[in-house]
Amino acid sequence: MTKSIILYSHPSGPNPWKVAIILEELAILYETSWVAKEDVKKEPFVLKNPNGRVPAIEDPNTGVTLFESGAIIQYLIDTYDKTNKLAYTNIPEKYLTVSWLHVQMSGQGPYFGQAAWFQWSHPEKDLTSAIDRYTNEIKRLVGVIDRHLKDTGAQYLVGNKCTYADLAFVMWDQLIPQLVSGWDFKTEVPYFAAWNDRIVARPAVQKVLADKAKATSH
Ligand SMILES: N[C@@H](CCC(=O)N[C@@H](CS)C(=O)NCC(=O)O)C(=O)O
Repeated sequence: MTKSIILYSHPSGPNPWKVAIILEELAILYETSWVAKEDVKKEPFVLKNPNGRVPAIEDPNTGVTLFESGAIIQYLIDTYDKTNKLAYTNIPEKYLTVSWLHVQMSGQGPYFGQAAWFQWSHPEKDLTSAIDRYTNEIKRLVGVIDRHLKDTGAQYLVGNKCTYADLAFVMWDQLIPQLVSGWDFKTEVPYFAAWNDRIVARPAVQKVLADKAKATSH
C-alpha cells in the first residue's frame, strides 16, 4: 500500500476535508486533486462520482474508486486501520459508531449545509423561516450530542476512544459560530464544546485545518 490515494476535493466545502482527516490520522499517503465547482457535474468527474460532488477517491493500491464521504471513510477504516486506531471491532460499539456516522451524514451535513445555503447563497433574501428552521436543527443536533455525552459520561460518541465518527463531525462544527451567530454554545452545551475541543486539538485535525486555511486563502 505504497502508492498515493488521490483525493478529489475543492477548498471551501467541509466534506472532502472530513476524508483528509482520516487520511492524516492513519498516515495514508495521498495527493489532493482540486475539482473546480463548474466541473463537478461534468465528465470526466461524474465518471468518478455519478452524483457530481466532492469528495471522491481513487486508490491505486486496490483499484477502488469511491464517492460519498461516509462510504470513503468506512473504506479507509476497513482497508488501512489495521490496529483499530479509530474503530471498534466488538459489538455493539462497532455498529454504534456506524450509527453516529449516519447521524453525521444524514443529519449534520445536510442540515448545516442548508443553513449555510439559505444564509449565504440563496438568491432571495426574505428567508427568516428557512434560516430559523435550519439554525434550530443545528441547535437540536448539537443538543443531542451534548445530552448523549452528559448521559454516558464518556469522552467520545462511543465510549472513551475517538473514532472515525467523532472525526466526521468536526469540519462542519467549525462553522457553528458563523451559522448560529450570537449563540454562546460553550456555555449552553458544555459537553459538546469540550468534546469538540478534544477533537480539534488532535494533530491530524490541526494539520487539516491549516491545509484548509491555506487552500482557501488564495
Ligand atoms: N453527501 C456528500 C456531500 C458532498 C457535497 O455536498 N460536496 C460539496 C462540497 S463540500 C460539493 O461537491 N458541492 C458542489 C455541488 O454540489 O455542485 C458527501 O458527504 O460526500
